[in-house]
Amino acid sequence: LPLPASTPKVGVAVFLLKEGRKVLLGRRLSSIGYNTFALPGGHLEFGESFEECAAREMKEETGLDIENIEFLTVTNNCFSEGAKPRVHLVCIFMRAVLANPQQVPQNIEPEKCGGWDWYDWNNLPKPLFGPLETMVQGGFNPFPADQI
Ligand code: 8DG
Ligand code: MG
Ligand code: MG
Repeated sequence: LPLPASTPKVGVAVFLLKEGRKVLLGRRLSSIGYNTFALPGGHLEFGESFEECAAREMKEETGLDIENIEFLTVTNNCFSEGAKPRVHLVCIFMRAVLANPQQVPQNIEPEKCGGWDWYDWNNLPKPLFGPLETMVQGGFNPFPADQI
């Protein structure tokens, strides 16, 4: 049976890390977080592992193949957009690297994203998507300890 709209959902977002401390971000065109820069990602499907969801959403949104997919952290996010009902997302944050470092991101869902690009971790674009902004403000760093 379909769940009521008031049920919390699970999102999976991916820090795709590139040499030179770069991450892949795109400008959201969805109503939640419209115009803010966010990671590739989407909703966990029934029966999926976090790693499978990360790889699937990355492929669907950017065309990129990823590897070394690892869990980083989880956040609990409630969104209210004007008069619209609130959305409650438990977001699983993963990290990964490109399977082929030569591969270039494509904007496969142009109705949902203004385009993907690499950004320096030390010079992130503004505004960041709320949950990501909160993590950055809190000092979160997605890079492996030997690359910080
Ligand atoms: P789908 O239909 O493809 O499954 O979903 P989507 O349209 O791609 O969903 P999304 O909004 O991109 O991602 C799902 C939720 O994950 C989003 O509504 C809130 C949560 N989320 C965060 N931070 C981030 C982030 O940085 N990027 C993305 N993509 N989602 C995030 O809390
Ligand atoms: Mg998405
Ligand atoms: Mg998606």
